[in-house]
Amino acid sequence: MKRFFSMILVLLGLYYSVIAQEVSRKEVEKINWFKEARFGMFVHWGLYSILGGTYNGRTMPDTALANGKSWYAEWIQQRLEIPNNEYQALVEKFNPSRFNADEWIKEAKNAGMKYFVITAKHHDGFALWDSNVSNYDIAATPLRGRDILGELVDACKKYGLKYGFYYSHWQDWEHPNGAIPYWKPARKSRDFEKYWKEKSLPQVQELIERYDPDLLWFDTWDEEAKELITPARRDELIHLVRKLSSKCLINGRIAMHDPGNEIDFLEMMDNAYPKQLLDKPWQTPATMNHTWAWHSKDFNWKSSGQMLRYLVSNASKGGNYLLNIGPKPDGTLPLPAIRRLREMGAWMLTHGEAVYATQPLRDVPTNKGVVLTHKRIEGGQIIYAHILDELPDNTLKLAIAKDKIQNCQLVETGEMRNVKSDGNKGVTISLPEKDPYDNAIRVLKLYVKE
Ligand code: FHN
Repeated sequence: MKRFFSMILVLLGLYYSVIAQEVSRKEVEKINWFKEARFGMFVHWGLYSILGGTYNGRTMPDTALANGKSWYAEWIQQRLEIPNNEYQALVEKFNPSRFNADEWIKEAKNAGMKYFVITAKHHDGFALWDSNVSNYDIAATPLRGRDILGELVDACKKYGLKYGFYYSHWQDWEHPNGAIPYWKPARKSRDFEKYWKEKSLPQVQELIERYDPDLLWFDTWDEEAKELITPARRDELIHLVRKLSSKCLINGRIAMHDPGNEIDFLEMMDNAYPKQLLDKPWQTPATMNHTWAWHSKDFNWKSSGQMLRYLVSNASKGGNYLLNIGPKPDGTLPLPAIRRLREMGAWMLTHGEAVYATQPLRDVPTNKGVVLTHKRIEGGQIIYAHILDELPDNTLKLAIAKDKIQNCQLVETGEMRNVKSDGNKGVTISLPEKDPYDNAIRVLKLYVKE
């Protein structure tokens, strides 16, 4: 009898360990696309886009106002102190007659982006879909009857992009109990609970049930959300998402101050680039200029060369680059943004293999201004050396034994380059003369034996 029971226990143990392995295998697979994607499009679009950073003659940043010092045009309601009724009346004016989901997603696809994330609801509380939970939504605008999010989801499916939604689960300036900026009297936790149960959780549920997203992008920062986004609320929201979807990824900004262990990937602060490798998958949300939403007077555009350097540096540390666009109120993408997307896309077209599905390469010293990625192949690996800055003597140094290197070529053209031993444990590779008008990142590809 005793033997019989111990047998049962052993079998049960085995059964549960197989189940546990299966669960963790599925967890790993679920995040795989994200780890390989490296490059995504972020979009901030809503009522604030109509104002483009200016209201009643005031333009952001407006330092004459106590809290006016910000370029973030999606914050215009708070930063320029627009009364609720005036701001909310913008619903009458949201009429992006030139919006074409296919065109947006085609730009993302051609830029080499593998996923797309849009503000389904930002802090102002306005829902970009016809929500059963709130009337402050697209159905209150002249666009009623159109399903913008549905059109974007269809386009993503057509072009093979994963898709997700930004949802402001903490800040909500429309609901009387949602969180508001730190300079206003803080909400008590019990008041916030009303918003949480009435709007935040039900809208997240609606988004998942209606659109089946691949990821949800929640937003908190610093310690500011600590009082209201407690571990209990964080976990309640995570459990809701897990219950409704087996594929939806969750970002760490669900509780930046304490993301816990159940999130899928870490989200850096805005335009923040970690120096070291991180334990979890991660990404940087980044702007092309200072603002996220459309700001007609923000002329601080970064160059595509600069942004590609951020993208490639993130890839060399195992991270993604989620690059934002702020579409105009008529639904078109700003031309400076399109130019940059196309320039980046041209580079990605010829160098994508050195970025997608690559891994960081640890412990191989090389020049300053060079970052490395690599891929395992049978019998060895391919190493990619991305040359971000000019090299002294136009020559790359790499601490890899010469006899391990089978060959070396430039990724874009396939031109073979000589590999010379540097006399120590490494090699030097000289590059062709650089065209002074071309500042594209050059990438060397090395086949390296085990
Ligand atoms: O306040 C928001 C901001 O408007 C924007 O959405 C960014 C995107 O990362 N998140 C918050 C600030 O970090």
